[in-house]
Amino acid sequence: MPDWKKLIEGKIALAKRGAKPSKANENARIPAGQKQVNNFPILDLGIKPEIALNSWSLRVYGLVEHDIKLDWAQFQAMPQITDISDFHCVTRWSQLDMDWQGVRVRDILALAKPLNSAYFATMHSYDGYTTNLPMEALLDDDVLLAHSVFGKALPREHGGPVRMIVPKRYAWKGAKWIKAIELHEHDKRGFWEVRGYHNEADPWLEQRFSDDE
Ligand SMILES: Nc1nc2c(c(=O)[nH]1)N[C@H]1C(S)=C(S)[C@@H](COP(=O)(O)O)O[C@H]1N2
Ligand SMILES: [Mo]
Repeated sequence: MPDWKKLIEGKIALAKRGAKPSKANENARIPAGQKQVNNFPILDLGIKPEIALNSWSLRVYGLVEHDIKLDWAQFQAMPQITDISDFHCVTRWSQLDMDWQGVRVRDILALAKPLNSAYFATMHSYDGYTTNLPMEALLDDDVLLAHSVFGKALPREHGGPVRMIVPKRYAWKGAKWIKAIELHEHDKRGFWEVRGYHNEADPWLEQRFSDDE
């Protein structure tokens, strides 16, 4: 005869453990195939461009009504937000609760007034890196041009003065050392997207490689 009391108590204990907002919930924030880290690794192409704030600018061009170029003071004068998000790198590490400060990409794009035919964007960086996103993804609430992380100026190795953060995509979609956003009608793959990385890059769908497109 089974020891019912023990069995039921055991089940209840298990159920309670599952319901607690503890480790189980935390794990659900790590997409499949990822491992949680806390040391914020650095990934680049071997170049970490140094851009003085007085020579920094951000241009928005292509299919826009106004070709704009913001300098540092103009960028700082834009509405500032804090955006806490999780960072997932396709090389299988994720860091949770990254605390970024900066300007919504949507607000910058609004200054340039994208044409109706602007369906896609290429982000251009000072190190020659590029990455692409559909306009729809760029206009999301949580897509940020970050100049600070955890309340401090973004260090050069992490893309300072300014980088893009796209929380719903793998981290390679977030251009470090960004210098321009170019809008087009048709999609154009970026640096990694022509070298075997997936065009969409949704970490929850494990869109890592272009073979899976
Ligand atoms: N300009 C530029 N942006 C870039 C990269 C790069 O090499 N150059 N690497 C990408 C990749 S692959 C990742 S995972 C993240 C890493 O950001 P981190 O170095 O701040 O962790 O930046 C992305 N943005
Ligand atoms: Mo990456």
